[in-house]
Amino acid sequence: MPIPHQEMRRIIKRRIRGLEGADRVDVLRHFLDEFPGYYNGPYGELRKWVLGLIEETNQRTEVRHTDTFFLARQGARQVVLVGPPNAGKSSLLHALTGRQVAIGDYPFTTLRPVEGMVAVGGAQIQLIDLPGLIGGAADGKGGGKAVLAAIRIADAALHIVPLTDAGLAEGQVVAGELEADNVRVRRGIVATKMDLDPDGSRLHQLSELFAGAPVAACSTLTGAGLDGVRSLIWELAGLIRVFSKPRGAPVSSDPVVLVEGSSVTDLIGRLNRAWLGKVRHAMVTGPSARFAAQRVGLDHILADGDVVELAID
Ligand SMILES: Nc1nc2c(ncn2[C@@H]2O[C@H](COP(=O)(O)OP(=O)(O)OP(=O)(O)O)[C@@H](O)[C@H]2O)c(=O)[nH]1
Ligand SMILES: [Mg+2]
Repeated sequence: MPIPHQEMRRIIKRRIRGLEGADRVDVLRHFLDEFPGYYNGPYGELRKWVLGLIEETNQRTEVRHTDTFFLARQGARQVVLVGPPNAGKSSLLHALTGRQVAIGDYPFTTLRPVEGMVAVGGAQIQLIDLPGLIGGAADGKGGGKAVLAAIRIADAALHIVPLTDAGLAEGQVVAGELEADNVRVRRGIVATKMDLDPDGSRLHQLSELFAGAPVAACSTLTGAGLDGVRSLIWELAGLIRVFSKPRGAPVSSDPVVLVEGSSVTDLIGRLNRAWLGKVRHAMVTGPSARFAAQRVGLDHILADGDVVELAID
């Protein structure tokens, strides 16, 4: 009589706890060899389950052995989605960009970065969904090194924390790994699965745990809060919108999107490079000007919402 299949499943789970890579696969293969030769019924199911675990382990190992991901930059800014496994990162990427991605109720559904573009404030921003981060990531666990390297070179990161009890704890683990690896990227928190926190108590807990960080809460299930997430992306992206005004003509309704700290010269470079050297000064109205139509030099630093009239010779 073989061991009842439920009992066998428990034994296997216990034996592979804490094991990864080749060690985990060895143990799983050993069990497969020991199974009675049934291919149907409960033992058939068990066999399929173990084969699935082997496949999953091999995929994770593949991630761990990748040192860096190649992510071609696109758009005005690159913003990464960072968080524990199963946090809802891929669901959010899909909700914001429409990109078709694998979504699953198990950890490590995403093994490679997936990118999508989201339009915010007139700018195209590249969002990158990354594999989940786990405790020990800074020491390379679960492919953590490659993920952390991708975060480091991004312009900003959305730290995804699901509003579940486990999620809040895992969110702190992720924050600890970013700290341990000295990642200094601009960060905001996106609290996901808001539908699982109907009285808002976990959101309240989250804002205390991550005091000082900007927070947006959403649910991709109900669609609530997604506009707030877009605003947070804009805030983190560090971009400004500037409106150019040809002399004697109305203000253009299409803003030019520039990175914070850009000057009049940067604006000219974006509008028409042929004007570089021909523009001597500009008239600025808006937040960066002390008064309307202030005459400024080419090195004047612009601000979000400025209207700029270029004086072309
Ligand atoms: N209730 C609820 N479930 C959600 C929400 N967003 C995602 N989920 C579920 O959470 C699970 C994980 O979602 P994913 O988007 O795959 O999570 P992930 O962070 O990309 O996971 P990994 O790729 O494994 O790191 C899936 O079962 C989703 O259906 C949400 O807003 N509410
Ligand atoms: Mg995913």
